[in-house]
Amino acid sequence: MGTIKYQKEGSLATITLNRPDVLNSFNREMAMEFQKALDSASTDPEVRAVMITGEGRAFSAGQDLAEVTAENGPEIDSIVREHYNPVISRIREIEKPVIAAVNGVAAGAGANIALACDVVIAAENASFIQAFSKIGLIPDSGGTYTLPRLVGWGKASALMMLGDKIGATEAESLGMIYKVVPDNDLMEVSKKISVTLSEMPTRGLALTKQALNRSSGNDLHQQLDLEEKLQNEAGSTHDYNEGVSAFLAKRKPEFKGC
Ligand code: T3D
Repeated sequence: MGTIKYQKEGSLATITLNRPDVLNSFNREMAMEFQKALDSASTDPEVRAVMITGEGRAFSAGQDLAEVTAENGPEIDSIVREHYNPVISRIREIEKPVIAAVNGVAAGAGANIALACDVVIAAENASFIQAFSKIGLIPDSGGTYTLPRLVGWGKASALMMLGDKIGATEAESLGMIYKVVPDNDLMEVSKKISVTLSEMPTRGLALTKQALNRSSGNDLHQQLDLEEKLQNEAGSTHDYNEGVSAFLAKRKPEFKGC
């Protein structure tokens, strides 16, 4: 795969957005290869966590604007429908934790792809820009869903309308991301967290993700019912038995992910 690098190490799959000359902005080829890489990670039983990062100095500058203005370039409705919506659906629905290691600027769809991940870690020099308003678009890639839930309506609407650049430290203090780390430590820290997640009870994490995905559409009682159902499933896994047995025996658990 040219525009995407896919690397498997133990139970961790790393997907690297790889068009560094244009700050890993998405053309159709990269969007399609990204979807394929997410599908590979999803269906491979050996993979139990997925880390997404960018090659070079950016995470992703969003849509490749040269592509949309090119003769025979894709139409806007097909870009959203065929490029970004399937990416965000995959990230939210894949039954494994997805970690974003944000190595530099994340703008437009690039920002919202990062924010759709389960755990977002950013280098100190990274930044997040809802760049859409500056070119007359609305935030896509789930931004209007995700951002207000992360930082609240008031902050989200201002960030989306003004298109301000938010540094990683501010993003962390707003609750937009999990953690900011020194630039040189980004890959080491992100990998360590990803490997930790890949060795945890994968089915339980998938059910946690399902509960979180549904939480903002449910009222309290619907969510309590959902928790009961999902907890029953979690409680019937090998990893639940293993976790409890290991705790009582004062030994390290050996989770299998099922
Ligand atoms: O129809 C649709 O578009 C629907 C889909 C929408 C989804 C979206 O993502 S819309 C938002 C698209 N993205 C943007 O508007 C961001 C555009 N880029 C920037 O504002 C800046 O590049 C950054 C703030 C991200 C970084 O600035 P800086 O100064 O660090 O870098 P630069 O010099 O602007 O960019 C470096 C190179 O990357 C440059 O090419 P060159 O001059 O070296 O040949 C630049 O043209 C290229 N580049 C950066 N972003 C894009 C891009 N090329 C194509 N598309 C880009 N998005």
